[in-house]
Amino acid sequence: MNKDTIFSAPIEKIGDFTFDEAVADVFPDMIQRSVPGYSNIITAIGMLAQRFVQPNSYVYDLGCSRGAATLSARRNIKQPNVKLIAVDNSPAMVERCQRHIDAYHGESAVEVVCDDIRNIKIENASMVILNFTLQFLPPADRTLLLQNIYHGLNHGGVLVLSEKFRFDDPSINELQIDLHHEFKRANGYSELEVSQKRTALENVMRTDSIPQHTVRLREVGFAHVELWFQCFNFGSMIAIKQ
Ligand code: GEK
Repeated sequence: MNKDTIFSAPIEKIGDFTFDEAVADVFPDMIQRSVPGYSNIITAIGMLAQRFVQPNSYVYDLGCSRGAATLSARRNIKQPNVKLIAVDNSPAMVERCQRHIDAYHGESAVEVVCDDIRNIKIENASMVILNFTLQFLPPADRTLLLQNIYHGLNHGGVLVLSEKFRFDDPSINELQIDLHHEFKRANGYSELEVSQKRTALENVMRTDSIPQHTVRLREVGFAHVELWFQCFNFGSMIAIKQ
């Protein structure tokens, strides 16, 4: 696995973070060392797929990066005639995702699509995965995407929404951010890497609070909404359509 050293040397003018070739190359190492609980969430996506995926339906992985969630879901789907649709708008990610998918055999078909997730029509879905992707959409576009997902889900279908959160209580917010940075330092990132990455993400990732997510998911129609995992300021929610 290629090691993430993107922010290890001092950068004079830090631009906005993008999912380019350099990031796609080191992505598995980057996300594993940066997102607390990432591998647990990937495993749980497989467990949820086993439970929720219906025969003759679609599974969408929106913002699939190199396809870790798609593969975890596919490994655990026991139902016939299921197709997974993995979408990302970074050509560098999509290319690696396709290679990654091709390297494994699986019963269910997978289509890898290079497009903006806002252009994708969701239909006949039994599971939709947004694993750390919604946070990169402009806040004004988030409700519309969730409405499209809700309408495209079948009854009993599930949305898995993993995100980085912010907290309304400033003391808790600071504490969670600090614990996250400590987690990154424990995983070998230097102080410089942590702070340069933080600057690069400032304009790109706008986080919502857990109550904001809950209210919005209920407003778009989800009957059952719950946080099922949290570690510091990262976590994952499920929303089930009645
Ligand atoms: C995983 N889910 O490993 N349309 C399509 N893709 C987008 C858009 C958009 N509008 N905005 C961002 N992306 C993955 C990890 S990473 C999370 C997801 C992270 C894509 C972007 O190109 C990137 O690949 C992904 O969303 C976010 O389970 O890096 O923190």
